Amino acid sequence: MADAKTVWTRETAKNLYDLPFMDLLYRAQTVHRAHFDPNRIQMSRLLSIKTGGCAEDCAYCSQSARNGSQLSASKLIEVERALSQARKARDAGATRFCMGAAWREPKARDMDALVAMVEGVKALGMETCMTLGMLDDTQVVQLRDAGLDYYNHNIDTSERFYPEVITTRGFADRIDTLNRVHEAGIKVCSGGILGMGEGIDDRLDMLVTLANLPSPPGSVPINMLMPQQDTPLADAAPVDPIDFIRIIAVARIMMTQSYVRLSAGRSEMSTEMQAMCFFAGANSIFVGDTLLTAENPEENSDMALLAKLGIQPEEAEGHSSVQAAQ
Ligand code: SAM
Ligand code: DTB
Ligand code: SF4
Repeated sequence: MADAKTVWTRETAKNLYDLPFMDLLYRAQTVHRAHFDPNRIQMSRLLSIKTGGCAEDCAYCSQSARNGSQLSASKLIEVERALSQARKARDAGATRFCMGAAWREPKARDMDALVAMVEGVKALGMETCMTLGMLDDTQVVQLRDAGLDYYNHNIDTSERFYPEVITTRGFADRIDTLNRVHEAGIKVCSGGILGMGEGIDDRLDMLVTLANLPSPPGSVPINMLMPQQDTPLADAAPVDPIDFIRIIAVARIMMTQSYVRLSAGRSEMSTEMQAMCFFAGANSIFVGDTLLTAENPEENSDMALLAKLGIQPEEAEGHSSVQAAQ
């Protein structure tokens, strides 16, 4: 069984991936039950605090200025606006609030407002997460001291496939920021996207990179590409649902203690597919009818789905203990 010291390789990951589907799901569910309450999932809420006009060229993203995006660039929103959205999210049951900015990296002049947002959201009793692009040493310390719980920075795909998707920064730049965040003592949230034209080996290599980080990320978002108009990936072929579920299961087995988040793309998934993803070990979702700019299932339909499955939202304070599962 995997533990924190396991060093994963493409081969060991592929051995899992190639198991008969029922065996893979059974193993994933067994690992899941050893570490989490199987009938609870974490609900996070996203807010775009700075939208559009981004200098990076990520081929999947509607917010890149290079993608002929329809989105007009906005400035960083007011702190009070972010806090009032956080309050609403908390009152609707979210326990984690994730603020995202369409930046290559934050500027020094933005830091006071970002720090005030983290402090304000924490004061509401929620976990905080930010995703702002690359961070330098000073910025990680400022965010850590403000009490930031998680920093999201996705590696997105394998090192090999990465240059096909993004050319304005390298895979190593992403890893540098992740290491800086980890060393400062902020928990890492890092995952990627399926459906950009990558192969199965790229998906597995992405998981291997994540699982072999000095400490596996506390949360691992797995996004299904939401093709965006006027981006190079607007016409990308959809991901096979069984392949997608297999990746969730492998992620669960490789990163036993991490929250595996079924992230973007749920609005295109059937309820049955989402239920299979939960069985495979996904235990976190974004709630609310918009992600950053793209659509997400309506709150009512999510609540109906969770009720049908007998799944409860996780309480604030994070981790459910194994005891809670028994
Ligand atoms: N600008 C920051 C950055 O890229 O690090 C933060 C925001 S960015 C939108 C966060 C992540 O959302 C990306 O790394 C990518 O994995 C995911 N994402 C963006 N657009 C997506 C899309 N169309 N479909 C699926 N996932 C997407
Ligand atoms: C992540 O992995 N997915 C979220 C969050 N981290 C920031 C973002 C999904 C964005 C989907 C496209 C959009 O809303 O523009
Ligand atoms: Fe910018 Fe982030 Fe979109 Fe890339 S994913 S273009 S960095 S907002």
